[in-house]
This record gives sequence, structure tokens and C-alpha cells, in this order.
Amino acid sequence: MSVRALIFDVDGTLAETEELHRIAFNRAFAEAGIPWKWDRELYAELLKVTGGRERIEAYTRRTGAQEIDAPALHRRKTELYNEMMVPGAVELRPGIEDLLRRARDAGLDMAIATTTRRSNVVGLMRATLGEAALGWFRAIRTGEDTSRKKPDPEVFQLVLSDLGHGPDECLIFEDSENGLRAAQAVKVPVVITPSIYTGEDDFSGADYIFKNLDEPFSILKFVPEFVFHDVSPDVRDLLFHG
Ligand code: XBP
Ligand code: MG
Repeated sequence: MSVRALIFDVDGTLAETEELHRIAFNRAFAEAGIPWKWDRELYAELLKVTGGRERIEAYTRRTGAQEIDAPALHRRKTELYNEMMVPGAVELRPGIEDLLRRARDAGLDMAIATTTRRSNVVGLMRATLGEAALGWFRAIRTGEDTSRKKPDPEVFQLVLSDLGHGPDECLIFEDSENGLRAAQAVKVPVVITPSIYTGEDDFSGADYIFKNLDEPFSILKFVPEFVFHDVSPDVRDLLFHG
């Protein structure tokens, strides 16, 4: 395999943004006078449902609450999230900026495949690498482009079609089991870096699992059946700085 494109999930992979999402949800609930407060333990559970609106709808069903306007609440949550997304609010995860720059220098295509909203991707880039960094990505597909969210593979299918590369020419970076299952469905090799909320997820079948992407010592484990030498030197160089 020769890698021609790197495809990145956003939340939990590029940055630990789920804490900001959680705070934004709680602020939107408080503003609307809804007596819900999602603590970290509950939020970890609720993350099994991808998509913020879908998460509100699932929680509404679970609590039996009446008169919850999930689309309006979610719109407000997105506004609050973007207000909070200022420089310094979150950092990119260790190794991400370096990996993006090295991949760019190496002439690889890069893409984003996320279930979150486009404005949140723009906000994250603006607050970290600067808005111009959005231009580093040849394809950006978000929850607004799909009718089904991860673990459904739709967002990855769109990105693969945008890029025009075969699955064996790409590498997907994910932090969650939902993301891994979506990636596996399109038969693209997957690098997992578990995030603060996904450490207990089932990552069986992942090609690599690293703590972070900053240095070789961050390897959590190699999946036993994975034969490292089957992978071309370009992947090795990217992940291990040569
Ligand atoms: C991230 C999500 C998103 C965010 C909230 O999944 O599930 O729903 O929690 O974003 P992934 P929105 O990292 O797999 O893309 O509120 O904008 O949906
Ligand atoms: Mg994620």
C-alpha cells in the first residue's frame, strides 16, 4: 500500500473538544430552563449516540421529557460552542500539528470526516492553526453532508469519493469505536488514539492504537495480527518520524 491521503476525525482526534461540547450542551439546557446537567460520567455514556441533536433526542426518550425542541436546543448549543471556541480554549492533541505539517510537506492529501457541524470545524481551526489551515484539507465532510452518522460509513464514503483515492491508499485517524466501525466499513486502515472519553471503547480490529501521535513511545499496543513490515515505508515514516 502507498498512502496518498490522511483522513481525520475531529472531536477527540484532532483535539479534546468533547469537554467544550458538554459544557455547551449544559449551558443551552440551563438557558432554556431545562433541568438537565450532563456530568462527565453521563456524557461518556451519551457519546455512544453520535451527533449532538441525536444525543439530545436520545436523552429526551430516555428521560421521558416532554416538549423538548431538540433542533432549537442544538442550534443554540452550536452557537454557544462557537462562542467558547477562542484561541486557548482547546489545544490540538500532541503530535497533530506536526503530523499535519509533515503530511503537507510530503504532498499527501488530507481530509476531514466528522459528525459534528461545519462551523465547529472552522471554529477549531481558527482557534488553533488559523483559518488558513482549512485550505490544507482537500475534502471536508461533516454531519451536515450526511443523512446517517457514524458508525454508519456515509461520511467516509463521501470523503473517499471527493478524494478519488482507493481505500488502500488512505489512512483514517479516529478516537472512538463508532469512528473505527465506520472506517472499517469502507476498508481503510485505521489509526486509533483514544481520547479522554473513549479509553474504554472496543478497538478490536484497529490497525494501530497509539496513546498520542507525538512520538514512537506513545504506542499503546500493536494489534497482534498486524504485520508491521507489510506497511510501506511512507506510513512508517509518517507515524514514526522516519
Ligand atoms: C463527535 C460527535 C459530535 C459531538 C457534538 O463524533 O459525536 O456529535 O459530540 O457535535 P466524531 P454536534 O468525533 O465521531 O465525529 O453537536 O455538532 O453534533
Ligand atoms: Mg471522534
